[in-house]
Amino acid sequence: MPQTGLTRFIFSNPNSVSDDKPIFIDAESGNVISFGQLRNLSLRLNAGLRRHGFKKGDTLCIYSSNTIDYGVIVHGTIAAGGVVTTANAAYTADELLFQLQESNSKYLVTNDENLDKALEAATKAGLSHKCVFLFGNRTIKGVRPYTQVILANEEAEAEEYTFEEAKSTTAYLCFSSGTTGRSKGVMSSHLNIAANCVQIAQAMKPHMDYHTARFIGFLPFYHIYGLSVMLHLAPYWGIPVVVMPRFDLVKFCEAIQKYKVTIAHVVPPVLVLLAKEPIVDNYDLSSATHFQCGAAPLSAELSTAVNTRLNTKCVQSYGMTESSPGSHIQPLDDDEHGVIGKMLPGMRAKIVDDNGNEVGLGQRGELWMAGPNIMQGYLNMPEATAATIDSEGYLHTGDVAVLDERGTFAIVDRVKELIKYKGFQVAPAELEALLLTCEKVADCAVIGVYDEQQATELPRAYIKVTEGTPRNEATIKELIRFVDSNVANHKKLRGGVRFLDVVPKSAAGKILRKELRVIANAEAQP
Ligand code: 4UW
Repeated sequence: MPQTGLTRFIFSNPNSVSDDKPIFIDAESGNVISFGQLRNLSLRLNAGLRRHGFKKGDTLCIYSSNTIDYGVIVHGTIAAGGVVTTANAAYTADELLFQLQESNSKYLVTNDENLDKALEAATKAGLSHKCVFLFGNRTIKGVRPYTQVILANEEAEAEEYTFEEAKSTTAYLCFSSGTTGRSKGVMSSHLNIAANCVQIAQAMKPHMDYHTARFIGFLPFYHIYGLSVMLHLAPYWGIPVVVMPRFDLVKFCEAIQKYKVTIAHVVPPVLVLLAKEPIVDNYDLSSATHFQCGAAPLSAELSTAVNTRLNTKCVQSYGMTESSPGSHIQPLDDDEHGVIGKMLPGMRAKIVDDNGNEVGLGQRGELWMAGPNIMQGYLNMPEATAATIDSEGYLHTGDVAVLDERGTFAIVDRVKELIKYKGFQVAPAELEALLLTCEKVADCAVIGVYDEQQATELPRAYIKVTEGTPRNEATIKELIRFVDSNVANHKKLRGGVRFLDVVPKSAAGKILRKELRVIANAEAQP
């Protein structure tokens, strides 16, 4: 019986890169983890974790901004037969607690910056501090660095799986709200992630020189887009990634110039800065032949502006946490704007009307898609899973798409509740639940309003106040302060607060967000 599994796949080295080829390069310090080091450290961490009592099927949570050794934790854990859940580094202690509990994490790895919040959440979750580790080499507040778990020279074999096991064994639990409700643990199997690597490699191969390509990794590794491209595709292909802990325009331009980055994976708000900010002219970005944009809609105007200014080519791709994650990629030589490209090999899709009937070419409808990369389901949520993946295996994306005669798709709208702030997920249900804990709020609904300037949606709350609460500036400020102090940065109510007499709802009590969008649009274009 052939043995497989994600670790074996990632280190299978199809491009025969040498062990000393850098894979992760710290943009600031220039420190490097090479392909050989990544494999060796991962397999040694795997050995150390097992020695520490880590069991097959245990979950380890990573709560940190990007570092060059993030991939060591990821692949070391997967090699040990574990499940990795990645938490947004900007989460509050309570947001982290939610994820630790939902994912039933047994281990937590964090960075210095997040240590206090990590310990607070770990304590509340009942996690022993012996199972909390730090990136780096220092022990702080009794918390040891993960490097102490790595055994001196002892590698252990990565856990092995049959093909069927690889299909049914969860490797990652990234969190996504899907089409409705709160954040849910998305179970991505070993096979889901490996299949997506192969699918993307197939689609990009004709247009990419693996020997000279270089990526820049500022997209957060805890989000499926960064996780997939930087921690899986890059080592699988043997492509170096210049790692940045977070986005900063000047540092981004410096790094592209210094390290001669060839392909930059971005989100639309980054392209706005590249199109508009004068400081960009101070840098030679000519090595970056492509900007690959995803996670939120990109307008033709914006990609054209960037192409013209930087003499480069912006292409789009589309994905979801639930599709592990890529499903559509525009070939690097494609000149069309405002489209997400063709479906990846091995997938099938249809575009359907409200009754689930397929619509014709050029017609709008919800995108449904199926393939080897579609998630196993939501953790412990069979109903939410059944509402998202139908009996024929189609994932209902909640995005409205159009297909043309060339087989190219465009995303033209979103029907699900989800708000995207600069590519990050904001679940309206979560902000609504938080607002309802406030005594001044009788009822509320949160939607995204589009901001052209920043090329992103901003979360806005529509609120019915309790009797006696004034509908004035002071109340607005108080409500915004309340929300903003309880959530991670990307969930802040940047779209403001509006008052309503009554929150529009269906007979079944479902918030009619469409009506709120009409109100928001009328306000934007008086
Ligand atoms: N245009 C319009 C797009 C687009 C888009 C995503 O947070 P999640 O679950 O996941 C992501 C994953 C992004 C991704 C993009 C390209 C890519 O190659 C890759 O992996 C290799 C991953 O963002 O949010 C999913 C939702 O984000 C929106 C859309 O609403 C989708 O359902 N979205 N890409 N190009 N909208």
